[in-house]
Amino acid sequence: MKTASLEHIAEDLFQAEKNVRTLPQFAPNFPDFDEDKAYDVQELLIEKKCREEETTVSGWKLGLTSKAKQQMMGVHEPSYGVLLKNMSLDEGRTHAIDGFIHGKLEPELAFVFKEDVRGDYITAAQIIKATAYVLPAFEVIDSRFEAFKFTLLDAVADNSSSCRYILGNQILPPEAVDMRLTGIVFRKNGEVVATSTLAAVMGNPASAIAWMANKIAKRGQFIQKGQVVLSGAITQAIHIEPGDHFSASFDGFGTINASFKTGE
Ligand code: OOG
Ligand code: MG
Repeated sequence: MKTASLEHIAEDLFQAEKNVRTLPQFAPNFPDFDEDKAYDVQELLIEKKCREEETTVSGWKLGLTSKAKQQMMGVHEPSYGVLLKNMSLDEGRTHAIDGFIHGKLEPELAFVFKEDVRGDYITAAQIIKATAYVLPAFEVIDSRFEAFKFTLLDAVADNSSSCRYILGNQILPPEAVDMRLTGIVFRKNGEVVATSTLAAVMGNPASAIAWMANKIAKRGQFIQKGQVVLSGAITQAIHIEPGDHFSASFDGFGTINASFKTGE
């Protein structure tokens, strides 16, 4: 597959997001498309977004870290994507959904790093040691593919369905948090829509981040001091409609809130 077609795919994904419209899946039409090429497209897309949107990288996100989501997709590995500064929204505010194609919201535990994490044999303990603090977060995911349907390779190229992220403000040192048993209650308009614990994320969200650190090392990349990493959805993602209010209570931390509306 030629570099030109990888650039073409990145351009189509960029335009789809910009114009709030969907694309058909492309991976099934390229028999030699593989994981490396999918991450190549992701990299081209991120370079393009940084250039055209005048933004910079703020961190990373994991996708498909829960068994339920992996089984849904028929895969045994998570995926990752890149977070940009202009994807960040303020906590507790009401946000316009007009830029989303079919956005969904999911609660996640975010890690903020106080040291670089470099290497290809990183453990969950090293992730915890390099973390300044952890905090509740929401991720808005959105897919540039029709009906939110895609193969793993399509989704990787599409920056693992990233769209926006919202960091809470209740921070804790990672050693103070039970990375498996911390309970989460996710509510939409006051109704409980899902409950879970952090163990839903590969047994322990720090393990999910260790997996990513080792994976990005293969492409010469590493987690940098100051970066934020979203460790993956703790519950199912819920479709966002205008007028919706969401909250997620994290045991020991507090509650994170977000509301959505149509634009002015
Ligand atoms: C959607 C992104 C998944 C998560 O936290 O699981 C994700 C997908 O690629 O299926 O952000
Ligand atoms: Mg997510």
